[in-house]
Amino acid sequence: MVGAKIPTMLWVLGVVFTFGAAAVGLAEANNVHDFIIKEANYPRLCQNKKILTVNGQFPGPTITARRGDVVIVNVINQGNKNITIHWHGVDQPRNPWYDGPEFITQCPIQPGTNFTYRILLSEEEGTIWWHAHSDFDRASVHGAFVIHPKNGTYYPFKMPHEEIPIILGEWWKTDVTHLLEESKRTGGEVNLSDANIINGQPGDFYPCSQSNIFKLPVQTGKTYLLRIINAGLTNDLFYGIAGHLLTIVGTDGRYTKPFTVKHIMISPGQTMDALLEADRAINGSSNGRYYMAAHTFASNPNLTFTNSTATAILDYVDAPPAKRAGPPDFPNLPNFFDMKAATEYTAQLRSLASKDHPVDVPMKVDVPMLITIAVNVLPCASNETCEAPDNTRLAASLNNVSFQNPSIDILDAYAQSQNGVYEVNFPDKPPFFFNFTDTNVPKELEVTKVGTKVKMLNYGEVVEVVFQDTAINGAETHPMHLHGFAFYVVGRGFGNYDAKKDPATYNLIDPPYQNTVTVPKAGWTAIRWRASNPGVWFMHCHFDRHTVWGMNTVFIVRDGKKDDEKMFSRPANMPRC
Ligand SMILES: *[C@@H]1O[C@H](CO)[C@@H](O)[C@H](O)[C@H]1NC(C)=O
Ligand SMILES: *[C@@H]1O[C@H](CO)[C@@H](O)[C@H](O)[C@H]1NC(C)=O
Ligand SMILES: *[C@@H]1O[C@H](CO)[C@@H](O)[C@H](O)[C@H]1NC(C)=O
Ligand SMILES: *[C@@H]1O[C@H](CO)[C@@H](O)[C@H](O)[C@H]1NC(C)=O
Ligand SMILES: *[C@@H]1O[C@H](CO)[C@@H](O)[C@H](O)[C@H]1NC(C)=O
Ligand SMILES: *[C@@H]1O[C@H](CO)[C@@H](O)[C@H](O)[C@H]1NC(C)=O
Ligand SMILES: *[C@@H]1O[C@H](CO)[C@@H](O)[C@H](O)[C@H]1NC(C)=O
Ligand SMILES: *[C@@H]1O[C@H](CO)[C@@H](O)[C@H](O)[C@H]1NC(C)=O
Ligand SMILES: *[C@@H]1O[C@H](CO)[C@@H](O)[C@H](O)[C@H]1NC(C)=O
Ligand SMILES: *[C@@H]1O[C@H](CO)[C@@H](O)[C@H](O)[C@H]1NC(C)=O
Ligand SMILES: [Cu+2]
Repeated sequence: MVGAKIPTMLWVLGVVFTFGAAAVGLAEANNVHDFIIKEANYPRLCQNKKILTVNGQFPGPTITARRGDVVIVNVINQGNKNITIHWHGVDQPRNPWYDGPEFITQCPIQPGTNFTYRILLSEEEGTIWWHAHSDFDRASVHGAFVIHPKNGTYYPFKMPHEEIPIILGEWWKTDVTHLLEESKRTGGEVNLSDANIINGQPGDFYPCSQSNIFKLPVQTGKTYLLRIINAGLTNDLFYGIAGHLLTIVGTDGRYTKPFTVKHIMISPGQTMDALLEADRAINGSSNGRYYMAAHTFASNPNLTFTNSTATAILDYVDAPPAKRAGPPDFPNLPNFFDMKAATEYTAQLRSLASKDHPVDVPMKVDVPMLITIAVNVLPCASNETCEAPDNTRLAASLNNVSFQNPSIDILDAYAQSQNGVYEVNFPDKPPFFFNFTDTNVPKELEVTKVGTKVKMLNYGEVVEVVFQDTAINGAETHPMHLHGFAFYVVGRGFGNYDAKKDPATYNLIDPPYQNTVTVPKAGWTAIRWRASNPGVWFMHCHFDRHTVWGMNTVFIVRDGKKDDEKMFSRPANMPRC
């Protein structure tokens, strides 16, 4: 099994009495975890490397809970750098204090200190995950967060025999902290990762990796629930298993209408729940062993990308030993540039929309926004030399604002009405309209402006954001992630969004409910949600280099009138900046 569970029972005795049952609550006491941030040695690709881990594990421990639970995680930083942790896909109703992004909702947890997160689950059910939300720490500090149905309720599909997290990621031979420092210093591209990985391992096609390849033992006739997470920093991925189909039943902690595919496309930040029937024990050409594989979907062929293939092995343990020896069959994945395969996969995602799992798609929009996405350049400081073309430094923007982290967190500034930390004028539309997806972008449009601009919302307003990709510095997909909410993905298309024609094509019946949406290359995506969660909520591209370049903004949702429509008050012991 991947990601051993924390021995929570040990904690029941320890923690409840230390913190006091009143503070933690008896119902919560059985879901308390201790996350010790520390460096650990991991040999990969013929080299030893120190990485930051939780409890020495990579990928980190799996958290398991039931719908509606409260989960307590005590993060103890024994590492050598500032860190924060985000619970990706948890709405955290009224509870932004424990959401995690550094300088947005908290100051970082400094080395030698600790911070206890109180994670409020509500409607999430399925697979979400957790990861560091500081610098590039997410590369190794991440794990699965599995939310089972409430006691007495069941999956809306047949009970699997086993559930397996499949965590896709990336491996750099170099220290990711140096990677970030280098790109900040030079203003240039971030070096590519050396491998895609599956559950921490690159697999058979890489040197020094064969003996530790991840193996999934299966038995003929059984059904497995794969909880697939793209934890990578850079790459959209195609993933599939030779000789087997995957039936998708969930995404981003919500159920979907089941559909069956040979392979999936998954962007960084997303999760896909897939049922796998082990029905091919003696049907493969080599009998009994099948590769699962993941490789990059490269939406912009002009950019270099990690082009090697991660593998793991599906191993029928009940097949005769002689029939488990040959090379496993290899799955037929779409080629790197197969936009059609990626688009067709994504278009199949639909909410389950059943009696037990209904949809509630807002029909009337209060706050319409059109947000252009761009990779930009900024001038190089006069005392520096920069590595982006024409001595510039790379940046990124939403509506031509390149987001800059403040030096104290926005949530504290908001809660304490402190001026000068952020501005409330994030624009509802781009500064001007041009042919966003035309590849001949005038050079002068590449430059952006820097700011810490947020969008204010009233409690309960319905927001529609149309993300519009632009061809500035090359069009590509962007996995846009919103904290504090899931949203309905009501529309998508290629080219420029047409406010007159495109809404007629929206799916308002059973759109997928997600927290991370892949905006198509040179296209647009429309999402809707109701802002009934007061607090400070980050929204950003889940390609980490785009995040550090500024492809971000923040929504501040004001308190509502009723008591249960207001943010919880600031917990004691928040880390200080
Ligand atoms: C957490 O930090 C507090 C001080 O803020 C300290 O008293 C406590 O011992 C620390 N706990 C652990 C487990 O490190
Ligand atoms: C689940 O519910 C059943 C019946 O109400 C009860 O007997 C059982 O103890 C519950 N299990 C848990 C883990 O709460
Ligand atoms: C990035 O790649 C360049 C070129 O191969 C290399 O010189 C540099 O050391 C790399 N940076 C890091 C942080 O490994
Ligand atoms: C072999 O494959 C066929 C068709 O894909 C299927 O009908 C049959 O059940 C499989 N048999 C075994 C033993 O896996
Ligand atoms: C992968 O990329 C490397 C360097 O960028 C290149 O030399 C190699 O040919 C590429 N391989 C494939 C299969 O595209
Ligand atoms: C360039 O100047 C700025 C502002 O004076 C300073 O903060 C920065 O460290 C300098 N950079 C280098 C590489 O000297
Ligand atoms: C915008 O640019 C695209 C790509 O170059 C082109 O196909 C399209 O005709 C242009 N649209 C308009 C309205 O000019
Ligand atoms: C973005 O803002 C900069 C600075 O004001 C300006 O030069 C540039 O043309 C703008 N680009 C777009 C696409 O709006
Ligand atoms: C790739 O770059 C070339 C040359 O700059 C450009 O003509 C082409 O449109 C670009 N392709 C994409 C998909 O961005
Ligand atoms: C760690 O965080 C503290 C508080 O925000 C800050 O003062 C310090 O400079 C940070 N350290 C590093 C290495 O960024
Ligand atoms: Cu992006």
